[in-house]
Amino acid sequence: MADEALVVIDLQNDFCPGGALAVTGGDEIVPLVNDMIRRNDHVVLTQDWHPAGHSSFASSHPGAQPFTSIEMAYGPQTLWPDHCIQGSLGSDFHSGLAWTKAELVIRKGFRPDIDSYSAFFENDHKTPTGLTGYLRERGINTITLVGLATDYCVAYSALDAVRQGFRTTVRLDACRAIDLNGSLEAMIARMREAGVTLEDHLTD
Ligand code: VGL
Ligand code: ZN
Repeated sequence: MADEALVVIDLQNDFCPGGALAVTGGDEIVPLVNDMIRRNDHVVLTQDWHPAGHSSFASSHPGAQPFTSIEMAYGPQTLWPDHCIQGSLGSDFHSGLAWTKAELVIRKGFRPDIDSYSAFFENDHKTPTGLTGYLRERGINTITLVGLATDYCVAYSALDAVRQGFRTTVRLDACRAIDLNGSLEAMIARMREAGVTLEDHLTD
């Protein structure tokens, strides 16, 4: 449908097995995502896109370990292994992803001092990526989100999407999670409360 878009979140090598921040089973969703790309009129991709030395990397904070949290100017921030460095192989889309149909690639996380999980706003919840304006101008009011990771970039994108007034569905069977300290369960609950439609075509 012309007023709908599929938004594919961060289906990049570093989030797939063998990558720097591998999500278990991250590559398993590629065939299903490709089917969905084929069936949608409008496709947008996001690409996590960090400069070397990004503030979300544990390696940028002496003595800090990956998967711990620190306080940034905009609030708590989880520290990650170095990943998705601009132009690296790890930042490329998974080689099996049928990405050529995408009408837009939103890059995020390129500001050295702010991380960006959401496709709409950076982690300060103020700095826009431009995606809301793009979708509105294109007359798109309904989006379906798929990709990596369910409990970080997909969930933050979905929460911002409903806040921006988009009818929003997350296809859980076309996502995989990092699941750090119960983050998957917590973010599923937050998405449900916010009015995100959660679908799992394996079990529905
Ligand atoms: C992501 C952690 C750091 C994601 C990106 O795509 O979910 N998670 N950067
Ligand atoms: Zn990142």
